[in-house]
Amino acid sequence: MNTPVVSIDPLRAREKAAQYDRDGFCLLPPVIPAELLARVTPRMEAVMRGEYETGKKPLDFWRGGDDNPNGLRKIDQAHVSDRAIYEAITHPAIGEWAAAVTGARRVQVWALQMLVKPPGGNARGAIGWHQDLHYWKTWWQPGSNVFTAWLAISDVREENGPMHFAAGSHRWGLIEGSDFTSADEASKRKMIPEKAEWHDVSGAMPPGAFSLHQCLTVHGSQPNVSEVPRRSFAIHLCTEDATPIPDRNIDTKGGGYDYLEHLDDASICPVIYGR
Ligand SMILES: O=C(O)CCC(=O)C(=O)O
Repeated sequence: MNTPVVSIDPLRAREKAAQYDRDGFCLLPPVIPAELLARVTPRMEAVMRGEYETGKKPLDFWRGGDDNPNGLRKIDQAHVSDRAIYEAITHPAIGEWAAAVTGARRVQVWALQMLVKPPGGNARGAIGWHQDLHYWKTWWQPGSNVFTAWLAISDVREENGPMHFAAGSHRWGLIEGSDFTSADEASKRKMIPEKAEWHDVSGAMPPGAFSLHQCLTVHGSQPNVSEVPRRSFAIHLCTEDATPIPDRNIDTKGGGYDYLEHLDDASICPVIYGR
């Protein structure tokens, strides 16, 4: 078992676990020290400029739907390129909280998205309403315990376009209409199943704090209308109760990337809690 680095009050852990179970997400307190946040911020900029401290390239998947400089910048697997980013996203307190909330014995990173939302309110900074499982179902067998820790590196207030969650939507099953790339706010209405209600809850949080959300929880975010970038990491996690689809049809030769091919490589898929 890991040596704890944060003392998690058992009552608080039970309260957060109950919220995660009831609403499909929960918000957790700041865990990343100010000193590490100060080191990570310029390294995120460096990776965006194409400077890789380790000499290894990340996967650069998406820039706001096109090469629009005002669009969201999403760089996948940025932790392979930079040690400070790796240190932040593997901080033991994230693993300890994730285990306390989900009841897992083991928590492992299987993918990372570095998300930088530029200031100025461009609509390309929005992230459409979606369920993560819509994108993950080609990797993980049904029922796998796969979820996300979303870590704020900058102050993420309402004007910075924080994530919003549809509370309770993890009980809707896998629904039609997920679209990460859509800035169409009205699309959320189309996703609501008959008789269900939409309870929109903000995931605004201070730097160094994080949220946990389930893979069926509907979420999205609005543009950043402030004057500073919104910086964050979506850390995709799995537990001992997650099973990769054995014969995944991922065309790696055709330029696709199979995240789960690297589960035995701690430099890509580190275990952050348990063994
Ligand atoms: O950063 C956002 O606003 C959304 C991120 C997201 O979709 C996720 O963490 O699953």
